[in-house]
Amino acid sequence: MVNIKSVKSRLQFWGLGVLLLTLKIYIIYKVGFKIPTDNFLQEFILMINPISSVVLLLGLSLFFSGKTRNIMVIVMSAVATIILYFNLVYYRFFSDFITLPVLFQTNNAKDLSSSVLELMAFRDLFLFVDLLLLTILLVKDKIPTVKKQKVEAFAIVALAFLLFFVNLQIAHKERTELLTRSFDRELLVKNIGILNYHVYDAFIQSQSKTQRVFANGSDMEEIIEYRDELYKEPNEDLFGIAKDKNIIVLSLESIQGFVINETLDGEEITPFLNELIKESYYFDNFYHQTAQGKTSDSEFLLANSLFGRNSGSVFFTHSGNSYNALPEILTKDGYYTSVMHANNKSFWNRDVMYQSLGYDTYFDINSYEVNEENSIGWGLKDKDFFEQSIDLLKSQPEPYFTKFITLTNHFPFELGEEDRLINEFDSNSGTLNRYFPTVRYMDYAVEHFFDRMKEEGMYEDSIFILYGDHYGISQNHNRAMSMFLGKEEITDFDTIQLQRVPMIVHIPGHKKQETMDTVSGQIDLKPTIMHLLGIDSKYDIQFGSDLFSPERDSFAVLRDGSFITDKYVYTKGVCYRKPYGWETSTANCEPYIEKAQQDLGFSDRIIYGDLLRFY
Ligand code: GP9
Ligand code: MN
Repeated sequence: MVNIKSVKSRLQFWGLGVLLLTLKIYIIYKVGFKIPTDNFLQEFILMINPISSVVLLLGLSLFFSGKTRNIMVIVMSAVATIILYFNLVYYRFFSDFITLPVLFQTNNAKDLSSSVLELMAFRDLFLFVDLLLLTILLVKDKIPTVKKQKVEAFAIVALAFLLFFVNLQIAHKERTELLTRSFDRELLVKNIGILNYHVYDAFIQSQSKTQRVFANGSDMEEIIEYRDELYKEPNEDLFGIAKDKNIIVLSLESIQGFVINETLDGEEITPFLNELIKESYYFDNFYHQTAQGKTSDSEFLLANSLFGRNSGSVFFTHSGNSYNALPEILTKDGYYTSVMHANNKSFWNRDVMYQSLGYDTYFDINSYEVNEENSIGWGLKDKDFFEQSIDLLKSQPEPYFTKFITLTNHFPFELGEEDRLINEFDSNSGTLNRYFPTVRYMDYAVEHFFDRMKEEGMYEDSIFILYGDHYGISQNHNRAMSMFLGKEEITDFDTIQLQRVPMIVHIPGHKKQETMDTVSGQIDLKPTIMHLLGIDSKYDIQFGSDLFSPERDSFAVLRDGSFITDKYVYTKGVCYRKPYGWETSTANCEPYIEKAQQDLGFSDRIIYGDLLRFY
């Protein structure tokens, strides 16, 4: 017979630990991650979902005896707390949860340090209060020491699995296919809990590694067929218009479409870009399609017309793959290809990945003179960056394809007083407030670059492609953002619309100008550039299409499976009618749901299976 009384006293300390940690996780869900719920069931699931993992984790302490057993309760609780805290800090910036590949991007960690400090807060110390309490109890000798009982320990482990199973059953009532469609990490955390989510993530990651081993050439057949269907004939007037010209690509850090042609306190936020647009093709429904890989994802999309990964950065996880990337294609066409970016070469694993993509040279931080005066935030100020790049540009053989990556308009959007050309915004979000002056500064730096190109006589022989790499203002700043946009709130529909980034094609000497409203994304850059250069992209594996093609479908799919057409926006399982974002029947979005999944699914298969090695 099990003696209930003795079990109770044996498990007292352990039980207290379980209770405190479960409670803490729930509080972090609500206060730190601000996970929204729509109904009582969702709230209930959120409340109970930490229990199974907490029981299991702290249950490991029951395999020890005496003092060690009690110490292990605290150690395990501390481990969970640290995982939570990492997530919290990460979330404050990315509005997302950590995945395994992100953790191994340690190269980035040291460069991120300035941002990390900004993301930490004094109140975070509250996270450790329960650990302190448990430690005091232990030190004051208030806790009985007992010998381990294997039966008890295994029973608790079994209980944990049972609890998880129950949790999953309830969650399935709320969401079917929870574990099969893992596009949305918040949904997972909401339903199975943050610690279980990490176990799940680890499982998915190892699965993707095995996919390469089992892939073979025949996997490509279906994809080639699909590609043939997607292909769109180029626009006759523009095909080859850039032939033998130098191609200048400007990847503009964190700029979103909503700042274009917009003012703050009566001042234009991007006066230069606004003018440039009047002499260019401007795409005002162009979306970034990046995920956790941020800038690197946008670079990947540009180079390959393939999607980055749903989690982590493909620059890290699949830099060893075979690609048929834009720089490599252009090299074959007689171009010299390079990237200019004043950051450490290993950031985002660029030094390795750029070789796989076929860039001839990476002008990294070592090619620039960087000192205290000309730096702010993440490093060299954009104006100095462009100024110093002119000589590097001149040093290259022509024709060249060169991508510039700006840096100043990066979170936390720091700027010296001398570079502030417009006011900060006035809201509860310092991040959004500071964003406008740094965007304005970037605009000024780009203007300087154009001026210098003209002065040096390099402007006429070039064509310019400018686009935003990804969002700058995350959903954490919705309240401030709604103030700026003059809206009551930022809905899911608005959030998708905010993922638009500017995209400009400027061809000196070309008289035509147009604002094009075709729905499009970074996936379309590669075929567009190829066609401007007069290289047919028909046999290229790609999931985008030429932005100028008269046959083009207005369509963009985002990395989380949301998509946009000329009439509809689909996100989180809800179909919205543009332009007001009214909810409409899912049937309206239905025809595109499969296409969206296919684009992402095929692209993933290529990357995970390293399928281009067979092509
Ligand atoms: C770092 C720069 C910024 O080199 O590209 O990267 P991000 O954080 O925007 O991905
Ligand atoms: Mn970026």
